Amino acid sequence: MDVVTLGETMALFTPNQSGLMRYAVSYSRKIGGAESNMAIGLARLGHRAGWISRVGDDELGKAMLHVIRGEGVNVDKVTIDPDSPTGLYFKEFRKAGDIRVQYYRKGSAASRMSKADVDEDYIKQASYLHISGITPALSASCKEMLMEAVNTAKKNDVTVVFDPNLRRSLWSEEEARNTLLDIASEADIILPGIAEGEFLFNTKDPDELGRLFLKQGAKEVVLKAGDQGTYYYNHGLSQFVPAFKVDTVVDPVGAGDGFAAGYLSGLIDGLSAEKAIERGNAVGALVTQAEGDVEGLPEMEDVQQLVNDENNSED
Ligand code: KDG
Repeated sequence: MDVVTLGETMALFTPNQSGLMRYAVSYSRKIGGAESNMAIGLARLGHRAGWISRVGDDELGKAMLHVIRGEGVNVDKVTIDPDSPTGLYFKEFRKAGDIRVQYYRKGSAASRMSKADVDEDYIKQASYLHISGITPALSASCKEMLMEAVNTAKKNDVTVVFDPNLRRSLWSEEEARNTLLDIASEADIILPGIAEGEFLFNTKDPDELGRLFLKQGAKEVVLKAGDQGTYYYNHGLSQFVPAFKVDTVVDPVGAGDGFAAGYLSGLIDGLSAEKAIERGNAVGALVTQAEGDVEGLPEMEDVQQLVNDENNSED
């Protein structure tokens, strides 16, 4: 296995019309969950990814498992929980550029994950453990589970990759800040956005954020500046890799997970940090071109085409 990840995936309902969702009468059902989005992204690029989670013993949970398994992600460590439902999430397209999300996930099956869901043998066969800051916001037992997974990875020399994925509606600012900083201090590679950096350290300055995240404990900081590009810092190097330009953003949700998949794919393939970030930027850009959290995740030839087109346009 190249990467193991863990976290909640929800059934995602999107109204079939834009505008206020209160007027919507028909919806498309999809799936969304930062960690499984990333795992599907890796599988589409040809890598082996495993996802640890819980889903409800209901049709939505089973549909979700079909989709994720069908995408080629290993779901051996996904439990079907008989006592609690699969979480739901609605994505409202109010008007161009104004997308809102509404969760119905309190008490969901995934929020009941606990240390018991962490299997050392499963994690230790991977090169990377990918985690996000959504999981510790779900419940105390999820937070414990995440820390257990991190400790298990560290004990077995599995590189810990942390995407803070701040979701303000899930917890208080204070708890979010303290917990995300605690996890950041355990991670080998951290993938924050500038806004998340500002939330944690009260500055938007990329170099300052790079320095602060390194001081916090990360060995590599990959700082995402949206449609501008991505900054990279380790203890000897700093770099900026520009983003790919896209004409219109159809749906930005999931672009960060796509970036993580592209970046990890580059590391798995032994690329330099710069080339891995270029791949991450390409995947992130392509994700924004389709509606849905996973629908725009590209295959390797789409990524290569975007990278080649960009290089040719520079000649
Ligand atoms: O990064 C995209 C995710 O935010 C989305 O798929 C749903 O996992 C999700 C969440 O908690 O918001």
